[in-house]
Amino acid sequence: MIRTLATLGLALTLALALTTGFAGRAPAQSATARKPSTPGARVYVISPADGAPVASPVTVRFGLAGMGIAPAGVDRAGTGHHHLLIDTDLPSLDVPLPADAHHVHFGGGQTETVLDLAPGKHTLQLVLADDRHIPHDPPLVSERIEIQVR
Ligand SMILES: [Cu+2]
Repeated sequence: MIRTLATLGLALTLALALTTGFAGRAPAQSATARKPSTPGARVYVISPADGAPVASPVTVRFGLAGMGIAPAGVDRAGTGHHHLLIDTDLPSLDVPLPADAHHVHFGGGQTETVLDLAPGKHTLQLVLADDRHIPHDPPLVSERIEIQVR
């Protein structure tokens, strides 16, 4: 009986090791490999202009040159979708971008949005990322602009 349990335990440990071993190798690596951006491509805020005084709600228009837009989940070379960083620094660019009030995804392929912003200074920055929300390599990141909301 004791020997049977010990054998079972060993088998379970072995099975676990094999499972985690497989999960940690090829699939995980390819799932997080960054996709190439197109040389010369760039992302930029069309409006508002850097330093502009604006009234809330603020319409922000996203510019992209040299690559195309595809919705999140659509794996097509040379494309991505916009992410707007609001009042925050750049996050890690080699993993999926966070999704919260400061990191807004436009997975539908939108190229503009309207923001309700409190009066005062705010920063805006765009990052293009692929179908899995992972920035390209090299990443397409806009200048960070600052606006003054009245
Ligand atoms: Cu995204």
